Amino acid sequence: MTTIVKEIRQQFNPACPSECVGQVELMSIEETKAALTVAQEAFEGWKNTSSVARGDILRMMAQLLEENIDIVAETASKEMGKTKNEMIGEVKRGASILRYFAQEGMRSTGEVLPSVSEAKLLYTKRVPLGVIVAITPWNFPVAIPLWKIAPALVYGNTVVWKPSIEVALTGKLLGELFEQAGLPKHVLQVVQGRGSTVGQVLVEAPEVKAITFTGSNGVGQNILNTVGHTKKKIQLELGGKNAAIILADADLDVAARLTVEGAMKQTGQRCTATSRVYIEEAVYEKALEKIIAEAKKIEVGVTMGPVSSKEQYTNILAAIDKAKAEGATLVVGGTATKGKEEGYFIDPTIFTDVNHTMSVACEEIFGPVLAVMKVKDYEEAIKLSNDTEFGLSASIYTTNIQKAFDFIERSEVGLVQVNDETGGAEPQAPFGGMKNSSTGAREQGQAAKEFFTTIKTVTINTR
Ligand code: UN1
Repeated sequence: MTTIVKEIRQQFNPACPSECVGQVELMSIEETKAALTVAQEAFEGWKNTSSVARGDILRMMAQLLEENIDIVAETASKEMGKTKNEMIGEVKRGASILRYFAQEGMRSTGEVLPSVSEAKLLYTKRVPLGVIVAITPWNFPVAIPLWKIAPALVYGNTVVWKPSIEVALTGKLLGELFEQAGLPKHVLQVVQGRGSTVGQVLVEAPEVKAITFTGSNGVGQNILNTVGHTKKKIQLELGGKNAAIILADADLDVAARLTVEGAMKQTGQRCTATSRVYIEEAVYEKALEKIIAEAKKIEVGVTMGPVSSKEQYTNILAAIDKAKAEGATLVVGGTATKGKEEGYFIDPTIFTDVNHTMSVACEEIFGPVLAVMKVKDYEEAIKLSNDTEFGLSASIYTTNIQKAFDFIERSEVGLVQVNDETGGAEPQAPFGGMKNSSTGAREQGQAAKEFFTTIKTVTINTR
């Protein structure tokens, strides 16, 4: 008799790493392959379930999520460090994503087209793809999985979902709630494991028709290298180095508040975070002073959580040290939070005298770090803000309508913000970036249909 030794992973609280939050069993390669097989088998039945009924299950899931908001928010907050308040906001967002896609079950899935022959009925019909693999990050442990899983399911696909191992307990919880919501067996399966083992098997599996991934550029590139040559659909949401521009005519209170919110919300661990700000020289000192004042209002451990893990902690502190070594001037923070060394807490950090070629101006840090740069005018700001490999989001703060519209036209990003922070997403609006930030169809809104379905064009000769 062979004994299978399971790998057990314990989760620790980044606010207090000696606190074990729970444990989860990781899946073996064989179990992962078996999950793919049963997902394939479940496809036929799910595809033939009416889309209205599929939507009803998503609506039930929204309700269950709200009923369990406290436990879900608490679990995720303890696993990855986001404050409980931030997590509650995210769970509510998750419910709203589910409700938006539940309604998709009642919306049109095709169109009737004119034909050259008046005897022909010509129409299109959106159909599901089959088994979808969703690989999701730790930074939005509820919203990102749901904005992939909900459209995949409502359009009739089955899903094998690998949450980041860092938020495995939250993943498990969501899987259980979907089951309670009445999702038939094997239509959604949560596979727990590492990207290098379980993730690799999922990406390579022949039964998988599409892969949707949010995470780092490195892993995204690896997925492309592995399956880019196949016929699998690939959707990658990767990094950002999002800029904000503050013009001399802006409401500086609003600009400073939203720039700091953009940079520090969720401890800067959002691909949409503001990480560079260009301020027009005429208001530079004034705007900087307000930005510093806003950053100082943040209470680490109360309004801002720790970073998610030891690895994040080490990497972010190293990026801060690099910025110092490269000659940027530290004006706020710049170290681990004094008196809170038991957890992975880092002070909100702001650098000035940043040169466009410094690492703090071009590399994604994914932490509470903001680089401030002085520019001569709007022209210089737009040029520098576009001069990056990334293209996710960008903000402009101005009261000048021509400049706002010019920015909308010339900013090389997928998400353009005027007098608003760089982050944020609503389920009815497409989400995604340009350049190295994204590949494949946009997420959410009607754009999600593009990725999670394919089209049948039907011709009926009626005579
Ligand atoms: C947001 O800004 O609220 O991983 C959403 C990320 C993005 C989602 C950002 N894919 O940070």
